[in-house]
Amino acid sequence: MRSTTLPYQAATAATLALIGLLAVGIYLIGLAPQAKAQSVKAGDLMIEQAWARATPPGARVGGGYLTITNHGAAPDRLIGGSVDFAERLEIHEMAMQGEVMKMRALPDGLEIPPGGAVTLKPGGYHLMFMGLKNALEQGARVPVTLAFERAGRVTVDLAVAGMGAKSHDGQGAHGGHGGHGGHGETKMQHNMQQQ
Ligand SMILES: [Cu+2]
Repeated sequence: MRSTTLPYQAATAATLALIGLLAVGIYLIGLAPQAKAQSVKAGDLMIEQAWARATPPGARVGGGYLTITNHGAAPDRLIGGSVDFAERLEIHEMAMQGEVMKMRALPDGLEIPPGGAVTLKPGGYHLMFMGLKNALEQGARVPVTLAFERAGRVTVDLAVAGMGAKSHDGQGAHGGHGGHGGHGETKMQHNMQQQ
């Protein structure tokens, strides 16, 4: 009899819909920011612990960090790369010049010796994103394409850690309390209305 089966079918449909919603909910929770570092292989190179620091709104530059290991027999060289969230990517070095910590671009890139590893980290070598188009938000993953002389181009996701983070797992000397605030780059930005 149809009249008795219909309510049953309706209830079943409702249950299935509810299960579907729950499944989507659980899936979305699974997608919540985990900022887990990824390992990527490119030829003889292994790129690990790739991360970036979150940037305050209006910041013009951001920094990226990672470890590159060369398992091959020949030296390779990180010569550049690109990102879609900034005008350009540069390879920088932080070093003491006398009493002053200075940052400079490395126009010839960075050699990765055979059997060796180079770590880009705060206070040392780093990727610098010049002309940020949008802020890097903690918990996000942002793709960066790196260019190597031998291994070619490879894309790796950077896990965005807090502004004061000193490493990919977000541990900072100041407990992640905003670090040094992006070198005073924070500015009010006027929303450009349609003209
Ligand atoms: Cu720099």
